[in-house]
Amino acid sequence: MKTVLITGFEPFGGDPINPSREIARALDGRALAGRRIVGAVLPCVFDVSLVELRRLLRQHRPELVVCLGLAAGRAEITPERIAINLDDARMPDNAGFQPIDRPVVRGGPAAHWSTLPVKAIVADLRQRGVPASVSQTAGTFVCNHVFFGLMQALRRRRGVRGGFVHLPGVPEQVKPGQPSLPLATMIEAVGWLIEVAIRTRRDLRAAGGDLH
Ligand code: PCA
Repeated sequence: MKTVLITGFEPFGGDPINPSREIARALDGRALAGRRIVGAVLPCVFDVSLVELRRLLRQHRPELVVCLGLAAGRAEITPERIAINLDDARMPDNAGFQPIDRPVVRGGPAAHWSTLPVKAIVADLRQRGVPASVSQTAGTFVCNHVFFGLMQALRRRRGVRGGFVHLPGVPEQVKPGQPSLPLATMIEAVGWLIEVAIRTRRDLRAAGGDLH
């Protein structure tokens, strides 16, 4: 059975919860679209997170990789379109490290595109009543770091696709009035987006304005 690797992050920045971790744990071991799901949790630490991700790629040889992270303040599930070759941390990571204006990969390209069908994913989730939009920036913290490192690693793995999806907080963790989505909704939605990614080889050509 082919494998899909899903990663989440441990909590960071003093927040006790990271929904991306809970989703990776919840989906670990499930079967979806005829694939075995491996769910793993990455440390929210710049360098170590990518060492762990590369180890997971070698161990599981997935055909598809979806990395997940929390973007507090966002109201929708947001597949990221592009990873940039820049670490510029707004706060220290969980090991107290705060890189400023440093490339993720020295000598690497400025950016990598996601190879997930980001527009097809957004259209499918919206059709199911889940708020979603394409995001044009994964930021410059650990999530973008992992996203860029993933896409750099996948250049040498022919046919393996991957990308990054940012998630809102869960109601239990956000301040009153801040947007959130229930964990159960997001677990289901990530299952759906894996199915869309497996069956969609060429992304939808919807007008961008309709999807973000
Ligand atoms: N979100 C952070 C890092 C870990 C996470 O879940 C980010 O957006 O960079």
